Amino acid sequence: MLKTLNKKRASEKLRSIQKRAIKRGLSLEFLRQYNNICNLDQTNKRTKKSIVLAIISIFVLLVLSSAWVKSFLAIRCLVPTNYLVWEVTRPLADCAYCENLTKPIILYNVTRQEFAHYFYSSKPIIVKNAINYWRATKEFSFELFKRLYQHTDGSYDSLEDGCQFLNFKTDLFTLKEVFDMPEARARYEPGQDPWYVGWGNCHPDILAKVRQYYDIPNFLPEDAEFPATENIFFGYEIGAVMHLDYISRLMWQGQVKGSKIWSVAPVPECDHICNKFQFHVQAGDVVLLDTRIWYHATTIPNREFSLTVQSEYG
Ligand SMILES: O=C(O)CCC(=O)C(=O)O
Ligand SMILES: [Fe+2]
Repeated sequence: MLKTLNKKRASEKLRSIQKRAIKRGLSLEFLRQYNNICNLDQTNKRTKKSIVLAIISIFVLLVLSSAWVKSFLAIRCLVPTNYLVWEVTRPLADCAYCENLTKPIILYNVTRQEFAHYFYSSKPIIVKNAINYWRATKEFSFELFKRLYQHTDGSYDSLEDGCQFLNFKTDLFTLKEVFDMPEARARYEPGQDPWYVGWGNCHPDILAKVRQYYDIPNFLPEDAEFPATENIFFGYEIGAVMHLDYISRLMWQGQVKGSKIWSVAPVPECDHICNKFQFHVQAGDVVLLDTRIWYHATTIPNREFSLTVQSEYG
């Protein structure tokens, strides 16, 4: 109480000195400084207020950005603009998965029993000639998917309700645009721009129809978890840019048409004992890759059309 009274008196005294100073014509700059002294207590309060405001703003920003990061990471396949986010949030890898590896493991005609040794392996594996029996290898085409999507009610809605469409570096931004492109471009005739896209095939009627053309590879563990849908990747030349995936399981991909060149690289913490390398997957092969810890990029060689069915297991 006494302290407040003293402060008040001191402040009044200072103000009267200030008034006298104004009458005697002191400079504005000087008066400003003088005024600061009079309002010292208020300035302190203002500083405290700003600090509290700054802390609240930082907290709100952190909450918002963590929600944003989560929604970003929920994306199945990450493109380079957001792999940095994944890169800083993913757990460090045990480099045994890539140590001294310079090529994928290649297996021929494996049964589930023979494949048991590789169940859930994070080493890249190619199973040769594993899907030649799929009807898809003869019948899947751009036109078949175009017909399915153009003649099924609500076919494109599923892509707006969480099933992802990836255009990689292609200037076609929806699956509808892909199926509406001119035929010459769809066939990548000379002089046309290449295109390459992927999407989650989630429409229940379309999914039921396309599943008549393929099965989940029969050598994969019987008790593995599989997602409810598969993804289709098709197109020419471009492929996927180098990225890691934010997914919860291992990836399998059946090369239905054409071939694909995969470039893979270990995560940076394993650079000292692991190598990057490339491999070629041919029509009829299945590639298995832990895309969460192998950076991967793809290209389609020879101006050929590539079509793959891809999903996860784990
Ligand atoms: O098949 C491709 O071109 C890319 C596939 C991919 O990124 C993946 O399977 O995670
Ligand atoms: Fe990927």
